[in-house]
Amino acid sequence: RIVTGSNNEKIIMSSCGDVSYPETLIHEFVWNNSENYPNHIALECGINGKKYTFAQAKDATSYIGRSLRNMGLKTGDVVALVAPNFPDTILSCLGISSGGFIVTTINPMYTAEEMMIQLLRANAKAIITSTSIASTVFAAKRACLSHKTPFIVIDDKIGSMPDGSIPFSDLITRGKSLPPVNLNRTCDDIVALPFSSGTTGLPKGVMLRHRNLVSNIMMVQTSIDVFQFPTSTFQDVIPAVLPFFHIYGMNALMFPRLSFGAKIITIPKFVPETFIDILDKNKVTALFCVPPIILFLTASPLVKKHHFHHVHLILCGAAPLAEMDVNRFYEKYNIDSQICEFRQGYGLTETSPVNFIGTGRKYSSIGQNIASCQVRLVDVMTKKDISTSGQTGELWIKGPHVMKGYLNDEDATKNTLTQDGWLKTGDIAYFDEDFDFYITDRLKELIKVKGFQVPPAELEALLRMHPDVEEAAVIGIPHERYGEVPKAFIVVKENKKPTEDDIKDFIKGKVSEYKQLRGGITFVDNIPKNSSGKILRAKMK
Ligand code: 4UV
Repeated sequence: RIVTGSNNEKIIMSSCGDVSYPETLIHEFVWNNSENYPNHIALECGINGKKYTFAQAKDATSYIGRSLRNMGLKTGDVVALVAPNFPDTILSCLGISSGGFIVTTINPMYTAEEMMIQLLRANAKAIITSTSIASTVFAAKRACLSHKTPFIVIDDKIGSMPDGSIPFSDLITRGKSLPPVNLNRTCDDIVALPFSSGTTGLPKGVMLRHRNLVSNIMMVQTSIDVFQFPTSTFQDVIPAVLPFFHIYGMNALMFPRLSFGAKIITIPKFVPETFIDILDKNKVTALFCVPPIILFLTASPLVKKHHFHHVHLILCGAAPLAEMDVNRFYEKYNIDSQICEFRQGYGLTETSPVNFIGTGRKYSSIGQNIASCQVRLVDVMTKKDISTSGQTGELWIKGPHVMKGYLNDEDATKNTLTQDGWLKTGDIAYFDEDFDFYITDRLKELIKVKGFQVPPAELEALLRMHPDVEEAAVIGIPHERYGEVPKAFIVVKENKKPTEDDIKDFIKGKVSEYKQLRGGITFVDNIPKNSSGKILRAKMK
């Protein structure tokens, strides 16, 4: 499994070999097989029941692309998609691709300030949102973009459309009579621009090409053969509670599962009763989770054994999960783990996202590197490659799924991607005698709250804007349900005495709910730093 590279690097190859993947654009790839089951349901809203068959969804995708063109958008323009999970959110994503544009997905839970930063950095030329958050998104647009920027709104039956909005449904109806888009795009063109803070600093646009997304779908499919195309009597049914704006929801759930003919039931917000209702009414076959959902499934009195009757796979990733938590789940419901398999997945926005998938045997392991995913473990101190089991090092990744780089940020790109294409993940791992990998720590600053990224640099910059704050440092501390929560250390200015509540109130409306300082604030005399002024987070922990 370990080969020596030309620079004496020790490369851990995938036991699944290399994968071949078609040179197709992502929206073409997703609908490639849909002609075999045009009348199966592809998308269904878990709240209002709105449905699209594969044939309808494919056509709608193309009409959306044509309509966006017709609004004056040009090839390679960025369209911001800020919407909770609805069938129309998925259609928007694929429609943007089919028009030859780039989609930057923005967290719909963001405040207007947070949205503004991404709209500006991504240089968005149009926005697609939904009525329930339209007023916040509109405030962000008004503050930073031209009033001519098309503002398209999905009607999610809550809230209303700001004046001058274009109803999303118009894109589909108008698009029908427009000529097809003459696409001049290749697999090496960028199609998605999700944001990630990477190993350090503020969120950056992650440039993902069509090739990155398509290859990663085939890498997973080749490595774990657990999904099958629909037949006249079978179709995978997957509730989509993972947000589509995040790469896990986008290119581990939405795109791959549609491309293999599953029905996706969209859930705009995790509400236990709604989730259970969906499990009750549908023969759900696979669950895509983050650790807090596993804890919920085990703890909730509403969840029953029969809810898992048709489930063949539970996938969990985006943050660490303890083996004990998986065992508790299986013990509570007395489920056969051979029939309803549990696997961890390990992914990053920068790798489109999947690199490792569990084998279904060792629950605390992220499993093995999937086909075409090459891996190195680099000793943090000596910078030498590790080729022995049990030794920890930083995980480096190479393959066709690795991003092109960070948008307009050469320094961050250079610090993350080596010249010969290795991506430094900022995660610490080791492998055992079977080449099953385990994540043990995070070298990078990132805090993960319920699997969501919280970049400490963002909170620190905000805290420093408080008139009483001299210096601030933020770290993640363990939290029973959320995995981690942010905690701040603050040095106050001379003669100032802000309280913890003063500071928390200052932060409150400026960043999303999950970024709030749930770990509390400690006032200190100084923040430990190294000689170049970098905060010594490990020491603070
Ligand atoms: O960039 P990001 O927010 O990306 C993700 C992606 C998670 C996925 C994707 C596809 C899957 O199939 C799946 O199971 C999970 O979260 O954050 C990347 C960082 O999240 C941590 C790690 O620090 C990454 O650098 N992380 C992701 N998965 C795991 C994890 C895991 N299984 N265990 C521990 N940490």
